Amino acid sequence: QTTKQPYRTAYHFQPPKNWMNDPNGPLYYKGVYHLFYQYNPYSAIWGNMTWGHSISHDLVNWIHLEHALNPTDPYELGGCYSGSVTVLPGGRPVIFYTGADDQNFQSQNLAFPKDPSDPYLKEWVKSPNNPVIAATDGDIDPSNFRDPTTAWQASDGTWQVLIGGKIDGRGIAFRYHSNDFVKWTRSEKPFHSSTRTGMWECPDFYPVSIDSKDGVENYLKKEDTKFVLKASFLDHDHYVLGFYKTETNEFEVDITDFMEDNTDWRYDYGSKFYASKTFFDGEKKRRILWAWILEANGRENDKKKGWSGLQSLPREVWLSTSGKQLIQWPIQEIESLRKGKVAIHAQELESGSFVEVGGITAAQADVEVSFELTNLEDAEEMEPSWNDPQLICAQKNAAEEGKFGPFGLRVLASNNSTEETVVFFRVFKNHTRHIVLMCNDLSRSSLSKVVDKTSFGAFVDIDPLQEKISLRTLIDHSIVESFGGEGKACITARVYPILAIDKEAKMFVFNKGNLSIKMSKLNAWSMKEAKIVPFVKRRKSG
Ligand code: DQQ
Repeated sequence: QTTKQPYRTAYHFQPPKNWMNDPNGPLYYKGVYHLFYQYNPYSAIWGNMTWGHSISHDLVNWIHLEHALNPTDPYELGGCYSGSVTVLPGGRPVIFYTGADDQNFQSQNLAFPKDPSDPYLKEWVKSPNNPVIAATDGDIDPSNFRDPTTAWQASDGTWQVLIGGKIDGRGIAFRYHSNDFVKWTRSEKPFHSSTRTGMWECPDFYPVSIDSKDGVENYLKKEDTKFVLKASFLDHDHYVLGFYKTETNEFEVDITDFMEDNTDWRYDYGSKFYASKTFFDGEKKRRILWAWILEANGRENDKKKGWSGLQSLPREVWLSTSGKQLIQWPIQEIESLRKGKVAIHAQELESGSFVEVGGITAAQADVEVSFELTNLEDAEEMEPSWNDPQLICAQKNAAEEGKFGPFGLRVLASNNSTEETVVFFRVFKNHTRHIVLMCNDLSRSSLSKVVDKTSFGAFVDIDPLQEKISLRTLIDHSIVESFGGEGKACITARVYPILAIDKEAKMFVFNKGNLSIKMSKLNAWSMKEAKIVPFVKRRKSG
């Protein structure tokens, strides 16, 4: 493993080398977590898609296995694209994936474990019935027809699956149904679609409980569940909440649809956090989200360093008590990597003050901080036209003094802060309430000229009169994952500092607003390296 490189991560999932993109078919099976992923075995750029396969007992430490799927058959010579795993009654898992042929015509295919009693599910066998869904249905565009979801059973026992697509510029989740998982029929109406989005990749559809953080596996529970429909388009993962009518297999959006009325619910408002996929963890009764995090340092640099792409930290996901949005939080197991806690006592942060968070490996760290604001009537007025958080963050960057804010964390900061990545808040008010804005300013994150340094922003749905403003940020060399308001707004950034690497990196808590604020708590930890065991091909004896 190339650990010496400054941008390799220590506790994010990544293969030893080459290109990785979408997480595929995550699963908990017979005591083992499985992660499959789109992988190019030959280079650090996209191509030759296979399903890489790694296993874990804790979702933190991993063992890489041999690829689960390689393109071997005519219907997939262009690559084994994304898909999902469904566990059939009786417990047998099946992979449902897209094959692209040499013309990039896409079809849906099945693969089964050779030995379902093997908890590692090392070998997979493709179904002789493949392709089980070909793109031959009248109006389907054969090169925009892919990424089957996990299938579920409707109240009459029939299997249901969604497939992403596009017809005349309209993004679509097609619904197919089957009695035997082999012969599939397209439903008359698409499950859902939108004219505002373009092609939908990697749809995901799952129930969430309205009154508990616990994950839900059963699609037929009605009273206390809502449903999440996620689609990947325009470089981001967007979701809507709604209801699933089990009698008709229809989905009805609750409140606002994709990209409607200035609302845009995204899992993450930062760098490209894309093609995500959830699974139900039967062991701990929770729903876990994985996503592909792209590089932002140019193809040439990817080739030079010999790898491209990370997976996000696995996040637990559940519905907020308001019922309006999802909450995400890094799975608890990540905390097993924490060591050497540093606590900074509560204190007033006057205008212009900053405090170094020393005594930790600041390039490989986890930090939790919270702030309390008084005299909130003094907050700046919010202009009605300021409805795009990313734009406000770009215009009012970390250098721009306001009244309340910017305050937050400066991470991956070089000695004299020539380089730094700043995660911060601003608080505004309008005639009815206060508005909390969370920003990630990357404009000074690297001296490099080729790095994408776009800044990010999101509104955090909290009331600072009632609640503290909290931030948790996990830093891992070239990735900074931030969770505002206990997981109400997430911003992930890829950063490539030249000076602020390894031991040279520093971290500060700061307030650059005109008004003083109280930092009520700060705990920070160095993070240990996760153990990742590379795949070693064993010679067959005899
Ligand atoms: N990546 C896969 C496709 C999917 C896309 C190909 C999303 O199946 O639509 O590598 O990143």
